[in-house]
Amino acid sequence: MWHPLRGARPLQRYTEATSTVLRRLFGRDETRTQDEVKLEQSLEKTRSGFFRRIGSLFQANEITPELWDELEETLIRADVGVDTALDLVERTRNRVEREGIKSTQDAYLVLKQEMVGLLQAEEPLAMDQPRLLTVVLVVGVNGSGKTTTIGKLAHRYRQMGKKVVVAAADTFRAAAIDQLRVWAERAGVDLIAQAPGSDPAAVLYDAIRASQESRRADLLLVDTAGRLQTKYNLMQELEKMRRVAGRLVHRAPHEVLLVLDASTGQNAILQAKGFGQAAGVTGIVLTKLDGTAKGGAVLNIKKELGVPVRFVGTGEGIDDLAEFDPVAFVEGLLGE
Ligand SMILES: Nc1nc2c(ncn2[C@@H]2O[C@H](COP(=O)(O)OP(=O)(O)OP(=O)(O)O)[C@@H](O)[C@H]2O)c(=O)[nH]1
Ligand SMILES: [Mg+2]
Repeated sequence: MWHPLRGARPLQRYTEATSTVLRRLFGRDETRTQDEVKLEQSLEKTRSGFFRRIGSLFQANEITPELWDELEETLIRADVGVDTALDLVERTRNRVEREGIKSTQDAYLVLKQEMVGLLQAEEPLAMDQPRLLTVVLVVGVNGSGKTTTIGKLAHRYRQMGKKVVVAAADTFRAAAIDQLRVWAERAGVDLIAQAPGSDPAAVLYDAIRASQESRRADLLLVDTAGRLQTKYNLMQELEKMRRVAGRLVHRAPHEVLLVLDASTGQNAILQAKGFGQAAGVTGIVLTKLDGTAKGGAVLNIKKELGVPVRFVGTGEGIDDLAEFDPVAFVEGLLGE
């Protein structure tokens, strides 16, 4: 259905009021997907922080220079990141002036559209494209939520009718393999593992072979270590795994998902930069959004890391994962 934050229609064609009317007419609340609802709910803490103030700024009667200053300050305090905050305000202000927008309500809508623009992915998720076997590496520092996310993804894709296999390539900690086994059982998917301490690339090799042959899987999700003796080792290991995957499966890994803990705000972005090119990250999974008021940092991710957010962790349960939707995110952040 048409929505004012989806697609680039000229602003003159609608106002927020018409959007609300349309939502009522079409009963949008009932048509909202479960993912949209989960995403919006997980933003409750963030929304009740500085983002609430943004809504009140735009309740003023007219657009003044002070409005833009206050917006900038509020965005920075909301953990959006200084560069992104300045950029966002400048783009919004430019458009408002260029399009001769006079009402604060319409200006607010422009801000929301610019936010959506910051978050939109250029490419569809490679995981969802049809191919014989899709290989997804899940990477990230220890404790970020990799293993939990794999459990959730396995469940999700299995429910979509895919044959899923998970690989325990975090062989650094013995407990990691058991933890993944528990998630595999919960999700009802096969696990490929070797003894603790074995070569992760060898585990991956086995897992790909098994997925291609005996298990006939559509999707292989690979858990990796968050920490080794040194960071250099970790990058070497990820690089080796990528080579092994690429040798056995055309264009694999098809997706390298970097798991970031949202509760660390801007630090998550610094951490992500540490993973850099070696890991070949293609997308972000943002976990623990439910427990933090620092969700504003999400607005900074694509600009800083050059890759989009793909999924969001909204709790500790197997169903607590939402596909990231920029419009639902912006509405969850600011309210409607
Ligand atoms: N509230 C909440 N908790 C989460 C979410 N995702 C993960 N967690 C919790 O975060 C903790 C760490 O999760 P793991 O999946 O073990 O993290 P990991 O990256 O595999 O950690 P290592 O294997 O030690 O590198 C667990 O207690 C999870 O329940 C989320 O989206 N929301
Ligand atoms: Mg783990």
